[in-house]
Amino acid sequence: MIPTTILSASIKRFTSIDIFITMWIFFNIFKTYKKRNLDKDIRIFRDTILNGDFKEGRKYVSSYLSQTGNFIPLYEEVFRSALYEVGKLWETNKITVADEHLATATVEMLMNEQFPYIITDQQKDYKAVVTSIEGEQHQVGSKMVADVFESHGWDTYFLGSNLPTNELLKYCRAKQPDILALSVSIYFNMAALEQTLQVVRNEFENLYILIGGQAFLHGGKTLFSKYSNLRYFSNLIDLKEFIKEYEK
Ligand code: B12
Repeated sequence: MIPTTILSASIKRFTSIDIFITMWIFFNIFKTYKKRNLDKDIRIFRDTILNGDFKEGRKYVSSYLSQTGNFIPLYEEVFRSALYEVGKLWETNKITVADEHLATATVEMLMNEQFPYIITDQQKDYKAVVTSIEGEQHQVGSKMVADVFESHGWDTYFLGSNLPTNELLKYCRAKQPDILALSVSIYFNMAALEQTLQVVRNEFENLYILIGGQAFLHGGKTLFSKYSNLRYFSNLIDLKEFIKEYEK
């Protein structure tokens, strides 16, 4: 047994710095543990979609949602992370193009299954047109963006990928949206984005335009200050914050 006088003397010797360092170490151990688990989970989900195992994917989604109850972390921390992992495997020739297509299709099916829970009855008097620009075949990111608008009760028109610019103009004329959201994943489509922005701006002087997508990881940021009423967002949480501000 340690005599209480010795014990209390040694406790007193702990300074607040010691306590801070100990807490910091524990916090980091906890963070690493959580990240390892998340990485492991993402790998499991990645393999599930690579196998096109919709039923297993659905189980994963429902268990994830029972913990978080929110579709945005599901979209970004699970679907987006797993698809980025699929991209790495494809880039390094570890999987085939067919595997990658199946994985994407499985995610799209799982997303569509969430749609009835995302839409709300509280309709607002705002309209958003969301699409991936001409030449751009990636559409999962823009569908996620569309779903965030839907969850806010906006009339949302998701026009998929590779939409010819003249068709986009026609559609905007017909719908007169409050916001046009454009997605670009491939860096070599940046010039096409700029062209799209120019023609849209010529006709719709004040239309609010949102841009986003992985292409901006490689550059293109000079565009952000070039046009008025244009905002870039890299993720759905920032987009959601923007929508809330816009609605005020
Ligand atoms: C699936 C896939 C495809 C599918 C797409 C099918 C579909 N239904 O969408 C197909 C087979 C068509 C395809 C084709 C190609 N692909 Co591909 N593809 C992918 C893959 C594996 C997943 C894409 C995805 O869905 N990601 C998940 C989504 C959710 O992420 P995200 O788009 O970044 O979106 C998030 C944010 O960026 C943001 N966001 C996105 N858009 C917007 C818009 C707004 C307004 C806002 C606010 C936010 C926002 O919100 C989302 C949620 O956080 C990626 C790997 C990767 N790293 O993503 C490669 C990838 C994107 N492809 C790549 C390439 C090179 C190609 C091809 C050129 C291959 C080829 N040689 O043919 C072609 C190009 C075709 C074309 N012209 O577009 C590269 C792109 C490199 C680059 N940035 O330039 C990647 C990164 C793979 C790699 N590691 O090299 N691909």
